[in-house]
Amino acid sequence: MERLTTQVAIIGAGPSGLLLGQLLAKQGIENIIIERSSGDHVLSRIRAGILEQGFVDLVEEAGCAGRMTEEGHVHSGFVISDQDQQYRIDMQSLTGGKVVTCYGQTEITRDLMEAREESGQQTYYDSPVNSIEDVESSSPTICFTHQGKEYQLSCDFIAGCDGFHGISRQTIPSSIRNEYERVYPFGWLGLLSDTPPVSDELIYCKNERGFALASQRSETRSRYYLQVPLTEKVEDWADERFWDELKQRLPKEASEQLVTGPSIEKSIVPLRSFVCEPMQFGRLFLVGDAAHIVPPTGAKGLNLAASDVSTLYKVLTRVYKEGDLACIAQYSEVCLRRVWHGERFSWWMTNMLHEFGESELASQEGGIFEKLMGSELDYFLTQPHGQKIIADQYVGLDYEELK
Ligand code: FAS
Ligand code: PHB
Repeated sequence: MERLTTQVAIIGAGPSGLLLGQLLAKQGIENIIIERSSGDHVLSRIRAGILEQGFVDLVEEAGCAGRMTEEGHVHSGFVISDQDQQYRIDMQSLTGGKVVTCYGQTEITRDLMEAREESGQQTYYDSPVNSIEDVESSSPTICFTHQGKEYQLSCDFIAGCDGFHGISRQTIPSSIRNEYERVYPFGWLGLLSDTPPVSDELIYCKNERGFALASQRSETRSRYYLQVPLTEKVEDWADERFWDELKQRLPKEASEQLVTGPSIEKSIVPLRSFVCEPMQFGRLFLVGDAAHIVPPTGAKGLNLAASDVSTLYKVLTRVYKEGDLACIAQYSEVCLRRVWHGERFSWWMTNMLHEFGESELASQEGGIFEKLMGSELDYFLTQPHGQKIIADQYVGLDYEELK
């Protein structure tokens, strides 16, 4: 068994782990990242595309914003269509100037990976963490396997940035761990293509055939999603079938502009709302998807991970710079307030924009749920104060401060 030590052990080299690692290093706080997959596999996962300003500011503070500034696109608004009627949510004017940046999670992860490599910090890829021990002591340890050898890493703190299927969350005893979950009766079939986006801004489409989203990665790369039943398999969706269905769900004006082409990635993700409370135990902190999951309808998943990173960065900086160990206790409460706001917004947008026709809920209630949600969407889209409520949440609420 090879023994290593560091100040902060980070499990997971997704955006949470990599961003935290860069921020801590800027404060001279030593950290080691342990990632079970290869770097290429981490980059192969096509996920989020919209960054709140808080995320952008953190990446700038981490000194990794060069390419994002050059290649990211600032969006001042987005469209919600209800059947063929389009409503533009003018975020910038409704929120007093706030905007979002369109820049793929894959790209931000790549930028953070390259910055970490250049800074010479230690990252162990292809190295699954098999156990987490003594988190209630002042020197917790994690054990991992790297190139067939067993390692034990001792540290002061552990950041569980290991996603929904990671090992960290299970380390919190079930006697104190509360998990809240809602699984939606449908998934999102996503397609990535090197075709020009159908619109300059995102279009969230409510349509009787099912929800669709027109997003993008650049002027020449598009990202589209279709709501599909959970029984669907990606192999049943040839490109042509995807494009035909998307054309029927986009508002007519956009559908006529759609440029189709071969997919370079296609995948189906299930939708769930999930929160684990508390988000810490002893010297272990859960960050990002390790602690919470949202349906991607509100573009919050990656952005809630960023606000967790911001809070943990503040806590650990205060611990190491000011010797303030007491502030550790604030982490979970400070994160959860913003997490639950993001959960509610994502659940609300999902309920308003998706078709629940075949679901148990809809059949139980004889369709009143869809009528209520249709009216809710109509109210919030046709009232200026309703659009402001959507805009305020979409650009992201302010980050919570430590006491
Ligand atoms: P991640 O899951 O990205 O990273 C966790 C890392 O930990 C992984 O690399 C994993 O390999 C590693 N790990 C796990 N167990 C380990 C162990 N035992 N030892 C070592 N390493 C371990 N968000 C949006 O805002 N918009 C979207 O459209 C969107 N689409 C998504 C699609 C999918 C399929 C998924 C799963 C998520 C999507 N999300 C979306 C949310 C997504 O972007 C997450 O919020 C984001 O990846 C969170 O980043 P992390 O917390 O770093 O977790
Ligand atoms: C994406 O571009 O992948 C994306 C954008 C906004 C969302 C979800 C996904 O709400």
